[in-house]
Amino acid sequence: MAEMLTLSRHILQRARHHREASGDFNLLMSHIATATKVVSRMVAKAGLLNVLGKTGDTNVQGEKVTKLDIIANDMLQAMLDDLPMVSATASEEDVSFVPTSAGATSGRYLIAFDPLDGSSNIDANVSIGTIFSVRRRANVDCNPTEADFLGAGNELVAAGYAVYGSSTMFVYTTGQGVDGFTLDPGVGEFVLSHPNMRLPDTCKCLSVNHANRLRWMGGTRAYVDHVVSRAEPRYSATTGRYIGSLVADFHRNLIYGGIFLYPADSVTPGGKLRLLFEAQPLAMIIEQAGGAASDGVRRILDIQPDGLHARAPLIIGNTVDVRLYEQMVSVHD
Ligand code: P6P
Repeated sequence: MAEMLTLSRHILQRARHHREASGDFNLLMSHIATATKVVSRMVAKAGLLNVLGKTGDTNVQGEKVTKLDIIANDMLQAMLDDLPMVSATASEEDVSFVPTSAGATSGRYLIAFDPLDGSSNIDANVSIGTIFSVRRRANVDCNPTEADFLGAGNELVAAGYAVYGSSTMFVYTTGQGVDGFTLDPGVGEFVLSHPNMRLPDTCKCLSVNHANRLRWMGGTRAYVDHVVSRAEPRYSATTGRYIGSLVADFHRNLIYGGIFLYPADSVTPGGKLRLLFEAQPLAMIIEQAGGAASDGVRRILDIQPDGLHARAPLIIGNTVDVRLYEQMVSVHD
């Protein structure tokens, strides 16, 4: 029988390479993974549990809140609240960060998450996901502050996501490459299924909301037209794929190769996607898999957030294509 390398064992094996590892990180990650398993179960049964649809509220992003947004948010916060190594959590759904009960002053880790990305697609049974990142506090034995969360993405110690699709997968990095795990519902464990994930060099998928074309700046139009015109052999087999659920679009491109763009445009000049909760963690993952992530000018991981809910344009995928996009922006924008 093929070895069943579970997520917990994988983290323990990786920890052996870090003398200072105390087991805290493994406990933290296994709690995040457990929360995603519960969310996966809720999402899979949503239509039967009367948890489809919206709550009628609007979140700090100005977006309509779905019932599952709240369930996922509460689940993640509850799973992390009892961990003494976690000082505070921050969610895309909440105005401010939340100190944990067990580790507010003593905990050295901070967790930021988008509890249910793409949730506007839930009622249509489209793949959605949970995105998270882990950073260390510079100081402990003091209360956490919002400023503790506002580091550049190059300071992250881990990043990952769960994608609730035809199967539920958990993909994460601690800076030593990217590994993917598939949930075995019969066992209730995430099992290693995609070791050492690498972004294929082919630009198989062009992932952008073409309905926004009239909002685009010159550089975005020039890049997309260059790809669509098959101006280079590299784009001869490129196809358009846009799910409208960032985690699903990102994961597909990580498997097949490609580029995702949510660029600066005349309606969202600062971008739509959240820097802390979406762009930073996915940028860490894509770089660890051999790709690149930019706001069109700067490396995403070098951008210092000016607030918890800072937004950024996101161009992420094959390095060749991210660089070409940046070149076109420098000429046309
Ligand atoms: P649009 C979902 O609401 C989300 O935040 C991301 O998951 C997704 O990539 C993006 O918005 C889609 O935005 O404007 O194309 O519908």
